Amino acid sequence: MFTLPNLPYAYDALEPYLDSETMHLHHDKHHAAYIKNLNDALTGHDELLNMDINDLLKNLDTIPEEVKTKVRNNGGGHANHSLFWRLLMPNGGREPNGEVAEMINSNFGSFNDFKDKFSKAALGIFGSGWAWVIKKDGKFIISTTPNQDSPIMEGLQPILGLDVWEHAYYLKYNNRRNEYIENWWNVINWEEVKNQLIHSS
Ligand code: MN3
Repeated sequence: MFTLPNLPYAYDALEPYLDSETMHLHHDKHHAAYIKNLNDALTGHDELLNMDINDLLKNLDTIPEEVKTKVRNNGGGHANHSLFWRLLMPNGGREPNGEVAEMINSNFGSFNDFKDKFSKAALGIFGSGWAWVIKKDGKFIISTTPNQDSPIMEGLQPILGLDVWEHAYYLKYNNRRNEYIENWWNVINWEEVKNQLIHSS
């Protein structure tokens, strides 16, 4: 069975950028629902219920056809949110240093260029989806996925990810996705980005 990971900080720890009420709904209701739906879909498929979520997503083509879409949507939702929580922290957001700064400078020019390109990609997603930094062919690029699709489904490792579903921001920011994105930069856990980076190589 897949289980809901606890947030690695208090629900109000990311205030004022991400508000407590949104964090409660997002984690306790939305993320929990993906997990419940995933477990329900895989009832009777014990070997799939016992797989690592990332391994499950890497092997979507081996999932029985009648549950594949549910696994794609809800398994993707579980993996994406599990990573998303870890990539946030209170008092985060200062400019990254070390390996992460090097990756950004060598692939995107400068931190400001990177911030601008990533924010534009996230803002430009039509409807619900995610913006990512992924490693592809030895280079790091910005990409987006619709719905709860994960780069892991394409065999690609996400380094950084931003949820732009309305449930991630609508309570506090209403339709102002641009303000949500701008404020998200204040709560990024660059240490965890570095961990993702190290594991991608
Ligand atoms: Mn979400």
